[in-house]
Amino acid sequence: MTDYSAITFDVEDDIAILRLNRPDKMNALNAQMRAEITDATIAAARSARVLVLTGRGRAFCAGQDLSDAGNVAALDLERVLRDEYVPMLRAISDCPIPTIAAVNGAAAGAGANLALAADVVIAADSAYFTQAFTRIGLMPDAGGTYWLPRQMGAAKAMGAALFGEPIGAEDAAAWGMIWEAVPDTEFDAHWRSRAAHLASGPTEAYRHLKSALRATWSNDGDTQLDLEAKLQGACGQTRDFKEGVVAFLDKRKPSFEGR
Ligand code: T3D
Repeated sequence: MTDYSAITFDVEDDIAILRLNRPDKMNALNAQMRAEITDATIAAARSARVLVLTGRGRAFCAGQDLSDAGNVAALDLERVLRDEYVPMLRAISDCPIPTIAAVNGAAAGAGANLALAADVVIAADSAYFTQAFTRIGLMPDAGGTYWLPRQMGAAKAMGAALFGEPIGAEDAAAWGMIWEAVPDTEFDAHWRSRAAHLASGPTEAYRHLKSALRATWSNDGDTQLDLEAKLQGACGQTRDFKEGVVAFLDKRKPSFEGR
């Protein structure tokens, strides 16, 4: 699938930019957008060294498309989550290259949790996150009950889920929910610069550190030490490690090829 309409997808200088593209609906997620995000995320892993997810217009993503009340009420939510949301979220969290959610505006419901599936969340100061689910009689899904307590602790996660109040970018950063909040005027240049940094970094080391940091949630200490040894062994076999050491000794910036 390359003929996207609910998103745009471009790759330049090893940076893949996936932009949610339903601005009149605050980039709300419908079946087509979910399928396109899944497809493009898998494509990005083959064609780029970093993936950025962002939104067109004034929102990042308003969660599930609620515009057709009759259809939404008739949805088999369990099926939609299992067949459409889970593959999309797995594609992002299993993506071997670093992923950045550049949150340009409102991130509501599954839209907030789509952002949290990325490795790094960078939000504009005016952006906010809301677990809007309870306002329409639902509970958080799309990975919210997994990521929220891990990122900001049980107390804040429970409050965020129960009240569904907007959490501003600065609070989100202070609470550990996201990596950083950035002034609106600097936002675009800033996430592009972060993406460029990762796109020129040691891609294999990023891949291995991502899998180690994900695995830590279910491993005990001994298992994690064993995993680190194995994955560091693999990093040690890369050209980028050799280049990193030589560059250090030469007192110059390393030129990583990503292998
Ligand atoms: O299995 C399943 O399918 C279940 C999965 C559920 C996952 C979920 O995500 S449930 C949660 C769904 N999302 C929400 O409940 C959020 C709904 N939206 C809002 O609360 C607000 O729109 C925002 C907080 C995101 C932004 O507020 P504001 O005041 O800046 O904008 P607005 O005026 O409310 O919205 C602007 C337009 O976007 C408006 O359309 P109009 O009147 O200009 O034609 C609004 O209807 C539309 N819009 C916003 N969110 C959605 C949406 N249209 C469809 N679906 C939306 N989710």
